[in-house]
Amino acid sequence: MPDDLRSPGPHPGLLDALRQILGPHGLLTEASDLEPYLADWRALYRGEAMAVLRPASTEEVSACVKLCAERGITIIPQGGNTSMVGGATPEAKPNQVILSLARMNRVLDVDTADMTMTVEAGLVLARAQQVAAEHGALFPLSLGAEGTAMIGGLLSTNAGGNTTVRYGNARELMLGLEVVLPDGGVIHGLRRLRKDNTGYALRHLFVGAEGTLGIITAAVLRLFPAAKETATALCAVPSEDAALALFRRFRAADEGAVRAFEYMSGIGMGLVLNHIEGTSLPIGQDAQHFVLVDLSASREGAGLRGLLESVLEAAMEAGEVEDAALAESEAQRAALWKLREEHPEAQKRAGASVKSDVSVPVSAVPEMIRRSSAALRELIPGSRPVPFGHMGDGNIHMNLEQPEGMAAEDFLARAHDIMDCVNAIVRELGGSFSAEHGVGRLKTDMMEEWRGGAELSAMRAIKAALDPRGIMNPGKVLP
Ligand code: FAD
Ligand code: 2HG
Ligand code: ZN
Repeated sequence: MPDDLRSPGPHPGLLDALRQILGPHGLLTEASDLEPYLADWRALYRGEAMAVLRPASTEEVSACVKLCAERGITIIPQGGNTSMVGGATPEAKPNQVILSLARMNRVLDVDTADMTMTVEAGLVLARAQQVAAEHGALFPLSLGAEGTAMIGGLLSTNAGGNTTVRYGNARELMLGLEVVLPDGGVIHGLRRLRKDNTGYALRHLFVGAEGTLGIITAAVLRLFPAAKETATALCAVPSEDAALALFRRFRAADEGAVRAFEYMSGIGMGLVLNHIEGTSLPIGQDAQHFVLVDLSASREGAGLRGLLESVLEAAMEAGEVEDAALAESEAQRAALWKLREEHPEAQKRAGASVKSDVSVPVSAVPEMIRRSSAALRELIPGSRPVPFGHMGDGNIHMNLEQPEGMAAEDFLARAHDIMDCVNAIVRELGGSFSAEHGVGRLKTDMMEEWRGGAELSAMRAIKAALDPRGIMNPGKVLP
């Protein structure tokens, strides 16, 4: 830690004052302690910070923010640091601190009459799911990073994941929020109301704001009845169109039963099988397209297995499904999910890749995948398109793996060409360049083109009103 931050210099006594607020365990200043907070999961960005603040209460967050605001110190809120868009990584600039919510991880209340759970922002998602299950209920948000991502980060990105098709994004799972504003003021909004039309719905401003408007310190989450029955199948399908047709069949048969409907390509599946230990493919060794369909019901005897079999049978007769493996146990179900969930890790291990987290109307998914794959192959000969993701939401990760033998730096130097190539097609199809991961740092330069004019002006006005000094997560979201 530079001495000028302790005594005479631009911020005399700042660290001492922060230590007074946070106590000895609440402030990290040693370079080795700071290291894990300074880079993102994809290793795209690395920044600097004079300290990591680890408050244990909302009062401590508020006092720290007030102090930083007075001194013009910028604050980067951080949860599990699993952002795919560099949202929680500081810039390479002085006068910044990271504020980690990791110590604020308590469950404050579980109410199975109201079907709500009130938690601090640093609670890890997997723990939230576990606590809900211990109370005989379900917190349905589910994604590959659930062992690390925290409720505050998930709400701040309005995370989607595998169950959006049934339960909605993180926003739909939130009833109330507690937020520390950029001047240190606190919005005490931990209300567990299903209806609350009292002026502007401020709580929704902070969901998806990616830490640019304030710090979420706690939330009231919605609970649902626990699943009593599930039925899961991995299907090899002949085309993207067949995958969509299968989704429509399940939706028509029983829309409420579809918990997840995920698409994967043969190339992506190959990467998982090659790079992730303990994976094997039960069907479709040569298939180019796969679908994972997961059904669930909150009552026993719902007949999901019969539903799954009858829909697949009809789809096979119609030539929409080539082969299917049905999970016969929880272990088999987990093994099928592993083939899907390990796609990000497999891509990471396989070499350099560029991600395009895009959405289009569900009906346009096959065309988007087909056209993007062809355009990407033409743009970078030898590159391998790896589309996968949440087909039932129209949200596909239209990722591209580097050509074998190409230098990673050369491939990554084309990242913006690659994203532009996909985005041009997505735009024509009426989609979005940022479906569920957020804008973060990676996509700020796309905001002007996609959300320019009145929309961006309104966003800037909100930012200026709440954070006039611009201390909250600068360089993210807004160009
Ligand atoms: P961080 O990465 O720490 O932060 C994310 C953003 O929120 C940053 O801008 C940060 O400043 C801000 N922030 C964090 N905490 C707070 C707070 N308390 N108050 C205000 N701002 C805050 N995302 C999906 O949507 N769907 C998926 O299926 C999915 N799968 C993933 C799989 C893997 C393997 C990985 C690595 C990531 C995946 N993600 C997915 C992306 C990521 O997990 C989500 O964006 C998640 O919501 C981030 O949570 P976090 O706690 O790690 O937040
Ligand atoms: C997923 O759906 C995540 O697995 C990560 O959103 C997507 O790695 C990606 O591009
Ligand atoms: Zn995803």
